[in-house]
Amino acid sequence: RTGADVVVALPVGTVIFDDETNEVLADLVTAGQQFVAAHGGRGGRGNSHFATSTNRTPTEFETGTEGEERSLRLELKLLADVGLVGFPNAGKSTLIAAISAARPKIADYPFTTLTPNLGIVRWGETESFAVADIPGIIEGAHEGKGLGFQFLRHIERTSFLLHMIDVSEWATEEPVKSFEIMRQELAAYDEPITTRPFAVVATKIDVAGDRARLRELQKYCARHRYTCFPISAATREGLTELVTYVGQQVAQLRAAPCETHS
Ligand SMILES: Nc1nc2c(ncn2[C@@H]2O[C@H](COP(=O)(O)OP(=O)(O)O)[C@@H](O)[C@H]2O)c(=O)[nH]1
Ligand SMILES: [Mg+2]
Repeated sequence: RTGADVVVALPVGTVIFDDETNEVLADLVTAGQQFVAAHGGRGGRGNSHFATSTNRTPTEFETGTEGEERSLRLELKLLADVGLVGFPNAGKSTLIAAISAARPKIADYPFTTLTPNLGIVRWGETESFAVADIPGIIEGAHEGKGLGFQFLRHIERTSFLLHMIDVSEWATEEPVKSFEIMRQELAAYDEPITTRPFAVVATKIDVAGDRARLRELQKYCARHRYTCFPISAATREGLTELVTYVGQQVAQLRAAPCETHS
């Protein structure tokens, strides 16, 4: 007999790999998308199938065949337009909370959240984009130090990056240095990611003291022609400008997705 199908529900963004060959079998990017992982066997036929007018009690029967069996690996990769990339404490979660309805934990131990936070940012009249707070860029993340590596894969499917850099007077790292380390980490993880469009966000300008660090970062960005937004999620200074700019970038990228998605 034919058995019932086994249907497994998975979140949108799940990539299905053949665990032995590493081949990508399916990429579930839209709601309702289905993938047949393994076909069932053919059903068997019992002895009643073999009954004839002369033999009403046949002993003959046919067994069904075994179903397919295979080993799959599932990886959840976030689908967000914008990825916030930065060292722990840079202000990523605070920014998400300030520009969306998401309520991530703030100032939490950097690795306690195992899933990145996702927020929908509304801008303009009716437009919106999805932003993901990608925790855990730390030096050596690409080598799998800490949990950094686990999170880096979530960046893969964002089309625009924001490099979050703390320019407050108590930041533990010089802004330019922290930017350069971040870029190196990304390049080491996946070189093509570094060609993705990005902007720099100088965070916590409400506590930037004499703003020497902010100016230094701005000079560096001007020299490299990087767009830089000074913001304070605490006072909301610069947030409208940032959101409008990012919204426009995302809209452009959506209009020409082939050129920008790796
Ligand atoms: N004064 C000030 N503090 C901020 C601002 N943004 C974040 N913080 C603080 O910086 C710390 C780290 O912020 P969080 O958003 O958790 O950083 P994350 O690790 O990058 O997610 C928290 O104590 C926040 O309250 C800001 O704009 N101004
Ligand atoms: Mg955080």
